[in-house]
Amino acid sequence: MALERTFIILKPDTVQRGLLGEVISRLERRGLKFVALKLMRIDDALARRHYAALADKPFFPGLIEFITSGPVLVGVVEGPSAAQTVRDTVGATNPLQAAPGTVRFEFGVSTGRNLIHAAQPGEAEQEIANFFTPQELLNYPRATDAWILEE
Ligand code: DAT
Ligand code: MG
Repeated sequence: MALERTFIILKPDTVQRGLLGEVISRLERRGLKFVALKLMRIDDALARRHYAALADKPFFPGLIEFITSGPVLVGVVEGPSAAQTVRDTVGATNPLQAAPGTVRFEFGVSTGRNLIHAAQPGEAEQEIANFFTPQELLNYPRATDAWILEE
């Protein structure tokens, strides 16, 4: 079983709306394992670094203003094909186009208030390194692992 780690941000709208538990629950129930979690305020420099690939987009200034506007919960989750699995659980960027049952469909209506960031496959490692030291990533067994993960 090839396990992978991916990076998430529960954005300021999720914190302000009291939806942290709802969103975390969905990832937990999927069987994903949390290996790091940190409540923090992202500063302007870190926000620009995280979203550097979008610097030319017209919505970039608003995106930076939003992601730095209040506390966020950043995390690392582990599981089979974790990056794609989490993005599938999160849904399409525009909540109006997200599949029913996804986080963005269930809780959102606006692209600029879409509750959660999830790294794309291939980008997780760099994003994790932007936010966490190696020591903050925990390795531990869960008693339920054998009931969730096939050998
Ligand atoms: P995703 O978060 O689904 O990976 P992305 O990487 O293309 O989407 O964009 C990052 C964030 O930028 C996205 O979650 C919300 C914001 N964003 C993207 N496209 C936008 C648009 N057309 N208008 C406003 N905000 C947008
Ligand atoms: Mg993205």
